[in-house]
Amino acid sequence: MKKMISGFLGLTMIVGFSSAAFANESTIASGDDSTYPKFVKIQKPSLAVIGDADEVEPNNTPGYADEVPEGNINGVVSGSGDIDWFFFNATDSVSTSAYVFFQEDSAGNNLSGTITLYKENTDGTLTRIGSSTGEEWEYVDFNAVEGKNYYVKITTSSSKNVPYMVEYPAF
Ligand SMILES: [Ca+2]
Repeated sequence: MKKMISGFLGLTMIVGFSSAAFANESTIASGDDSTYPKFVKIQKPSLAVIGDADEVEPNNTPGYADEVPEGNINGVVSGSGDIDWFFFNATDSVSTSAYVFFQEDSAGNNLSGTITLYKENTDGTLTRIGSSTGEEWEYVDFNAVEGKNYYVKITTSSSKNVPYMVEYPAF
């Protein structure tokens, strides 16, 4: 596990992030986030790598969410002003979990973040399933329904850039 994490950090530092990605931040409602209105999914360049991949900004709204490939996807949530959205399609109806690993900073201090999981309704709205805040591994359990899309929102209250890895759930 230690070796995998250090490799992940190296990738993240190469990719970095762009401050231009924050342009859509005001479209995210603050306060009650139990349900997001219906949105139009934006077609972005597909992730070239099957397996480990890196987030593609902008991903600050559900419509710009990056797909979680089989394996995992790396990202950096850039302080409390950034939001990173991901989605995946459930390939089976099972009880499973959505996992994220929040990395430590370069000085070895743990960094904290929040994972929030949503399900996509048939009318295109998102309903919050649950969330978890903390350091290192955080997860949300859910009952996946085959064929349905699920959305993962990554945020942090830290003023630092928090690197993380979102795992493709076990189905
Ligand atoms: Ca973002």
